[in-house]
Amino acid sequence: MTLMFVTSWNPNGEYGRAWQQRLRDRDPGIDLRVYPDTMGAPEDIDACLVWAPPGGLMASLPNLKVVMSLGMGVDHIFRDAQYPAEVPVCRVVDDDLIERMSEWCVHSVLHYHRDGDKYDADQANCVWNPMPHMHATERRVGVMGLGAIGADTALKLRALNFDVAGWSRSPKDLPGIESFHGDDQMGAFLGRSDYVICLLPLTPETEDVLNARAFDAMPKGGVVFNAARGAHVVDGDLIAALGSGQLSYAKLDVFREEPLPEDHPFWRHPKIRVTPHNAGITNPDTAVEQILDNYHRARDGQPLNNVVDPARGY
Ligand code: NDP
Ligand code: OXD
Repeated sequence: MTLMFVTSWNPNGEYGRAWQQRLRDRDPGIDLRVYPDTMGAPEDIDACLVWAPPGGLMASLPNLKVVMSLGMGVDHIFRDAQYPAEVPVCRVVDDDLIERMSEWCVHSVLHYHRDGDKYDADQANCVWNPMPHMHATERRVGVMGLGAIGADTALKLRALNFDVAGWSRSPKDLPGIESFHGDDQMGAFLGRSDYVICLLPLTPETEDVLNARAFDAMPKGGVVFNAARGAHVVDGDLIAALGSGQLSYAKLDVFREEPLPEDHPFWRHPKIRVTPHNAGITNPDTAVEQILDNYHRARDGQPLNNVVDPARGY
């Protein structure tokens, strides 16, 4: 049984080497190949651990039994039009990563909510200018996607006294969180959300979901936080909504093109804050066991964990 490590970034950089080391530490007998250098023959490969594999590569491996995402998202796998439909896809579901993600969301909301940018600028100019601020109970947060990350984020913001609702495909029952679901309830959800946090998976249904119509449905002066995928946001619509004052601020961790091109207007926009897709990074120390467990399950013909539904795309 052979596992191949495939990433769109340098697999032999620090993070890639950490993964290879953890896999070997925990399973000293593993036959671990690294694409493309030590791949060997395509028929050797039984399992792949991947981030954004090249199109057609998975289809060229005749004995492939499972593909495991290095992250919680799987859009980077399904975007391959030649992906072999019969090969199951598993994703990471790891508390460490969930907690890192909700930390980014809570930090981003609190920084905006407590006028972090204003006080940073005031300090830079030695200005003492205290301003009144709203209590968390006066701010309505809307979390798009109440899955593993969205639910954790919603509950943490609720614990900080924000008025929190969530939007998902199916109704949810989370303590203190108002649940909206489906396309029919999206307008009502957005209409009551001063701060919208996107934690949706990227699928054909959720692509471009943060568009002019969605921004117009939010209360004037609303704020958007996106830690999911760049293609949820229609970039031009976001810039227009910030320009008109319909939105007052956006914080983005993910982008249609990554790294964000140097000439992209988001970099220098006064109302946009950018982080480099590092809201959450899968920790090899905490996630390696579930990867090896699925690899061994595939070898033994056992049911796999955290299998994604290809029809839903998440
Ligand atoms: P889950 O699969 O656990 O949850 C997805 C949620 O989105 C579910 O509540 C689901 O509804 C809802 N949803 C899906 N499609 C729709 C739709 N069409 N309309 C309304 N709701 C919908 O996802 P995770 O919480 O694990 O992760 C979310 C995303 O976060 C990942 O897919 C990834 O893209 C991104 N991510 C980003 C990282 C970063 O560093 N920036 C790190 C990790 C993840 P239902 O529950 O009813 O099915
Ligand atoms: C993920 C990510 O999907 O890091 O886990 O974006």
